[in-house]
Amino acid sequence: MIAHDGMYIDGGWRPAAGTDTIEVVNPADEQVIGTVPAGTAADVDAAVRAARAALPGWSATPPARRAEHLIALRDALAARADEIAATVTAELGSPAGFARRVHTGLPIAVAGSYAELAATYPFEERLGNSTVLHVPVGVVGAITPWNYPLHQIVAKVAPALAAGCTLVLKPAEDTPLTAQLFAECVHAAGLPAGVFNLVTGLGPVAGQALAEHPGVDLVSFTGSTAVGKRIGAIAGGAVKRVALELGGKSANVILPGADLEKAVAANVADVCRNTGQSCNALTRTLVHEDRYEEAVALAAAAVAAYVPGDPADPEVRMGPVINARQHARVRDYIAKGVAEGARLVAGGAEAPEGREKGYFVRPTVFADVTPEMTIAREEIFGPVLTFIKYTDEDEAAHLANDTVYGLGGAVWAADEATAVAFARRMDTGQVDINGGGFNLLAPFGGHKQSGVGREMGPHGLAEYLHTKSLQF
Ligand code: TXE
Repeated sequence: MIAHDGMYIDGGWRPAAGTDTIEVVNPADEQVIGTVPAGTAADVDAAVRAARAALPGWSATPPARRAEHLIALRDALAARADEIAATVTAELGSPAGFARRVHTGLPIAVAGSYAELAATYPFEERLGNSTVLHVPVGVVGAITPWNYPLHQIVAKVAPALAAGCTLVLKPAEDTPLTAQLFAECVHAAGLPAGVFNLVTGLGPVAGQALAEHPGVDLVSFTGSTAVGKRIGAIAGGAVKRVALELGGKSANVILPGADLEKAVAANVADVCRNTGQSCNALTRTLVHEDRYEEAVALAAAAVAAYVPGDPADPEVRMGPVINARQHARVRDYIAKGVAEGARLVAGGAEAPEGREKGYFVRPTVFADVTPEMTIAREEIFGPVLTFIKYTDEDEAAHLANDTVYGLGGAVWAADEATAVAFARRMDTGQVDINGGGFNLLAPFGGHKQSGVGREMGPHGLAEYLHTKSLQF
């Protein structure tokens, strides 16, 4: 596994300004698998300067040429796909198949989609007697989390490059090796020096320095709502653009007449995917009282297929959670669910059998969950399902929206029209209807405390553009 001891700045690996380092731990066995430098404000400053110096050239590069660079980047990622997947498995603990298919395959597709969008996006339009120009915002400070290490990076870097912006990336301290591998791919793709820069480091040090740097025009952050609020305050204080992709507590609403088996199976798969560490995970299941017990029993049986185990083993469907802190946090939430009176029907807070080493948790199902319980209100970020009962559609709509979050959601009904009508009542950024179907062009982002701004597709590209008008 590669581990650079420097920062990728201005087209090459440069020595870090300080001597502090971060150990990268494999969450499946708690072994140290690499060491990366812990960046300081001085590293961030060098990276921002490089990004600023590269901005005039890159923003003036014709979009069709920027598209060619993005194709080269996509191809460079694809050429090292197996290595990326193995790195994600080692530092995140993702099962090997999922690491290859989703953690690696998705960002490769996203890079390709932004190559296409760069070439076709209407960067200029005529509106009455105005020509409206969509111009790059400038230098982007990107701060990413560990849960989808490469996708979170590409979901910011690809649209920013397509728009004509340059960047400095501060990836999560838990998964910096994937970020270093990404920087190697940027290098191999031959992107001009300074267009993309990488500073590894701790959030409150390197991340905060990046958000505060006056040379950064836009901060794009994905992570916890708590840190997102701080980033928003910093950006607001400096009047710079900000995009925030934060937490969620998404509802899976199963309406009477829906295919219950399908709806519950999809829900369990969704919450066990990535060991529950997805911001749009469907962690609140709303079921009509008539079919509630049936749904709970289906879920309890379905989670049994997710036996936590070594993510490098191709048979294993669920790996550990990311680190000791998340491990304690998820188990504390499970214990709190029991303490507050929810009915534990599968899983529990104790370690899975034979998994005393590593940050493994049991896939867990709670029934008799009421909306005021902590497990129904707070983002757990682990494989924990909560089943909540409703008596009519209005109550279901009220419960679905009774949260500070508004990121994802799903509705299941006997027919599409009924489900769509319900989905329109949901105060959330994305809703899957009867199983949906992933669309990488669909805008992704939150209402309420789930965030500000959108990622993916043309709406994601627009985040990195100013609109400017010329009257003539
Ligand atoms: O997130 P943090 P953590 C949620 C999820 C999880 C919880 C805690 O509920 O349990 O957050 O995870 C950087 N200034 N999500 O602690 O701290 C940090 O270095 C600038 C949801 O890992 O928000 C990392 O790069 N940056 C989420 C990034 O912020 C700072 C994904 C995210 O870390 C900083 C991850 C600071 N003061 C967690 N402090 C999602 N939306 O998908 C930290 N960072």
